[in-house]
Amino acid sequence: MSNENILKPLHHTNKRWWKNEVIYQVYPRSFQDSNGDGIGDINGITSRLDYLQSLGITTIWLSPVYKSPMFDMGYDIADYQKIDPIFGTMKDLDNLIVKAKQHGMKILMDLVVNHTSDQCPWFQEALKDPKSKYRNYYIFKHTDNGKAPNNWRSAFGGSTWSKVPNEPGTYYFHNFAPKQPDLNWENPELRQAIYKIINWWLDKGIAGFRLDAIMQLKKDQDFASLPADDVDGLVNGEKKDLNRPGIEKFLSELKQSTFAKYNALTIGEAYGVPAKDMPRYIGPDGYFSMIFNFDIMNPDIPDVNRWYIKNKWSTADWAKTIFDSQHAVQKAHAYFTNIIENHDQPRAVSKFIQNPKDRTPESAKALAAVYFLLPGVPLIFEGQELGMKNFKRHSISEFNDLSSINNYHMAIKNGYTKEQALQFVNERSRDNGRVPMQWDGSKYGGFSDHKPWLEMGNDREGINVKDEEKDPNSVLNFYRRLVRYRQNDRVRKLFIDGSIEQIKGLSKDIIAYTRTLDGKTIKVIVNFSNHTIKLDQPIKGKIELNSNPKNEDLSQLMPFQAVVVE
Ligand code: TEU
Ligand code: CA
Repeated sequence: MSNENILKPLHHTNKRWWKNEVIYQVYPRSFQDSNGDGIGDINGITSRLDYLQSLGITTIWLSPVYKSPMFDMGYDIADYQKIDPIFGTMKDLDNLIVKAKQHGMKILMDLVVNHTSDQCPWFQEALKDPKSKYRNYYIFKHTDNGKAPNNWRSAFGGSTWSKVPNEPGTYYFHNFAPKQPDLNWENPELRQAIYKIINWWLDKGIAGFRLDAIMQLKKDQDFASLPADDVDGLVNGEKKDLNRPGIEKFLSELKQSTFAKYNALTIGEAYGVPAKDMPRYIGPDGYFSMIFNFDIMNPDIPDVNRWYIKNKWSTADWAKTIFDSQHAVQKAHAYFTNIIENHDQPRAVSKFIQNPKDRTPESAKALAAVYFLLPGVPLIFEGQELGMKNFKRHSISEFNDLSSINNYHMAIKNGYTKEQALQFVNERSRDNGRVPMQWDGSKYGGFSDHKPWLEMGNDREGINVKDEEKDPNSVLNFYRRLVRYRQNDRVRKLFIDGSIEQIKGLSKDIIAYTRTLDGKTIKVIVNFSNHTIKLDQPIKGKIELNSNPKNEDLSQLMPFQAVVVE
């Protein structure tokens, strides 16, 4: 083996080296099946590295591939140092790390340390023996009144407390599903055990981690109930366990004991970081490298866990959120990882393009142009680069995702009909992002020759790699051009670090901004509507990117046309 094929820690001399990355999220179950069991796997990913390279990707984030009962599709880890057999072996993963490197790409793993699976040996020991040291790895409480310790609601519905079998009055705590008991970060021994695992992974030469539910490590130690906020008598647990005082101690110790030593890339899955807290989270010496910009992800719902509560929103509202959040992050000398999709979200085209008739390749390209050139680091979620759309399921029994099933029942409890509840779930289901990747137009999309674990999307004509490769104006080829353009040395620094200003007054249906650095300015202008817009003043400059090359007349923009002008 040549030296470069040996797994060893990455050594980055530049502190914020990761600013130059373009990240791609792979949902391993749904990317590529290599052994015909209908489930995507690690060797499948390795077989598609050429494709990712052709997109210009530099870092691949893998959603969890660790040993897991898959109750929450791998976000319920039973063993942090083993690969689940459905995905392959540790050897396969090592091979992926090496092959990715040969393709100029790094691997980012998913770190889920707010909770484990109930099948994790730590939790099994804790259940078996109340005197075991593992009891203090989790959060157990006793009550004598026959009631749960408080009224906090879990992210997937119902109480955050479940009864311990055979121990009347004893409960354990779970922010998410009952099969996902929360770890007790108050316990220094647990923290050290986690750091050891993290460093073991970093020694393999991965680039770093995406940090799952990381804002929830600290729970208010009074564990006090709050006034109910819904018909179930419960209250969103996040009020007491998201970004709570004291979390700074855990996060800075976590960083110093692990990531800092490797100068690793860390992306916090951080809902609820207010602007005032950004410097300490992601400033130059922050706890993480970056956080995702979730502010812009949910214009349609105010509560990510209750999809039946809906907002009306306009292009102008959404644009305001985009620019406000970018100004806040720049003020903190920090960076977002910019996203419009992930495995917890519906497809961007189906969510952000409100009129179903407008969900076309043209609007998919418009969306790409809006977010990809924002300050910070862009991330593409698998299939987004094809313009994949939501599916439509006809019965709740066709869903796999536990939060979809929970939301269906919550909506009905709140007085909605079955049809309405199904509609909410179709619109928001996390399964929308998790259907198999569309490599070609065949029955199973080139993903597998076996019936896939989750039904393919049902609105996919022409939306696949094979067809889109042939069309220079496809969504895929537009993404390729976007990546190539942004990564060019001539402009990359401007797009990462340049200031951003909204260009106002063109039209309520246009989202437009300038990016400026060292006296150079680039304009990004997107018609976010289905009609042609004539401009009072033609846009001045040279077109560098154009989602609709049929129109190069800058006194007007065609429906959903996006242009980048220097
Ligand atoms: O998500 C945490 C989180 O905030 C989500 O529960 C979110 O509220 C929900 O997906 C909205 O529908 C992370 C993972 O991304 C998710 O897939 C896991 O289910 C969750 O943690 C538990 O590990
Ligand atoms: Ca497989």
